[in-house]
Amino acid sequence: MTRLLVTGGAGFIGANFVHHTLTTRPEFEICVLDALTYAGNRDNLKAVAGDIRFVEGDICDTELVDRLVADADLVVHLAAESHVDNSLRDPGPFVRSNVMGTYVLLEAVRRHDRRFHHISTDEVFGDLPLDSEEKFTEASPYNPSSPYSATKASSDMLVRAWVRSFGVAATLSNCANNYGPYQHAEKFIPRQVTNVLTGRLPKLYGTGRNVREWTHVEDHNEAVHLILEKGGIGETYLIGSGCEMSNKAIVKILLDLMGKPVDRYEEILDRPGHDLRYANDSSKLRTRLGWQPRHRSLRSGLAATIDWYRENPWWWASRKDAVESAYDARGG
Ligand code: NAD
Ligand code: TDX
Repeated sequence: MTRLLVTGGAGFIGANFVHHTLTTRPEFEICVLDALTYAGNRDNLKAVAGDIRFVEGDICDTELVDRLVADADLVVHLAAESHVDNSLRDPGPFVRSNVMGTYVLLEAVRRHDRRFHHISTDEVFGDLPLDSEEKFTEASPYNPSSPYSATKASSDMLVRAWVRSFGVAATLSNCANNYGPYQHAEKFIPRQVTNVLTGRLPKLYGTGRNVREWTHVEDHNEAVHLILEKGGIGETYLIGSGCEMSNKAIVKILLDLMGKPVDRYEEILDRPGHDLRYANDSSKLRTRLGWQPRHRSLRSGLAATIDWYRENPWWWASRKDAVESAYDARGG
């Protein structure tokens, strides 16, 4: 058995990572460390509660982290404040969890000589022009735009320094937008799906011209396992499906799939500093580690995601009004 500590395992990607690992790699014994912030939810792990150990706690708690890392062979670090709009309202928790939390984990990993994988975002590179074919690569310069991406960039830098200065056995991955089940209704796709399901209009920031690269969370998580199995220590891997689409085009597909007129959406106040386009060149991951996304049609991935939200209102409906009230403060 390999003892695996997953930080942030009650969040969107983390919970899917736990489910995926239990299904595909039964040799792992999993412990989840999660502070259960507004974004963490025990219900995300309800189906596997008997198969894992769950510890409610903070990655900034040095003593707790030290004990849990000592008891693990391997740490996959996902815990973070993850929403750009929240970081524009109040950056403090982002600096604390994303920077300090990663530092606390790295020090524990260094003390106990454990393998570490750091989950990050391509937002650390800033953005790309809308009308170009350019993509981020592992060598792209760091140029974060938001408090969120600045703290993720800082955490990546800490990991790289701990590899070089202290010989910590770490790998890093940077992905753009993930989608799939258990994603918080504050994020773009679940927000629009649950807007339609509750009789609200989908909300596009600005004119919806911004482009994102959408990777299904299962494909993301399989990439993480390949990096754990075959990745080079100190190496960074970009993860990306190649499925790029403008926000407006996504909203139109969602409306169409949900049987609504495709122009039934609202254009609202744009996000300050809004990154234009994300796209990753994932050829290193594909050629060296043999990764291929299984979910290649964004339209069918979106259809399955709509079905999941439609079939699981118990998971999101009681929190939907609070999400929308929080958005009212930014102007929608
Ligand atoms: P999420 O907000 O859904 O989940 C984050 C989890 O971390 C929550 O369960 C929360 O309770 C926990 N957490 C936050 N602060 C903590 C702390 N101080 N101590 C312990 N637990 C804490 O986020 P997500 O979308 O699942 O993202 C997971 C990771 O992947 C993050 O590091 C994020 O930067 C990265 N990432 C996300 C995406 C995406 O599209 N969602 C893309 C690329 C990278
Ligand atoms: O209501 C909305 N309307 C809208 O047009 C919301 C919530 C978002 N948007 C736009 C903003 C972005 O261009 O949709 C796009 C996606 O927005 P988010 O879901 O907030 O994601 P993004 O800001 O792109 O960041 C996401 O991908 C990278 C994750 O939240 C990050 O954690 C990850 O690092």
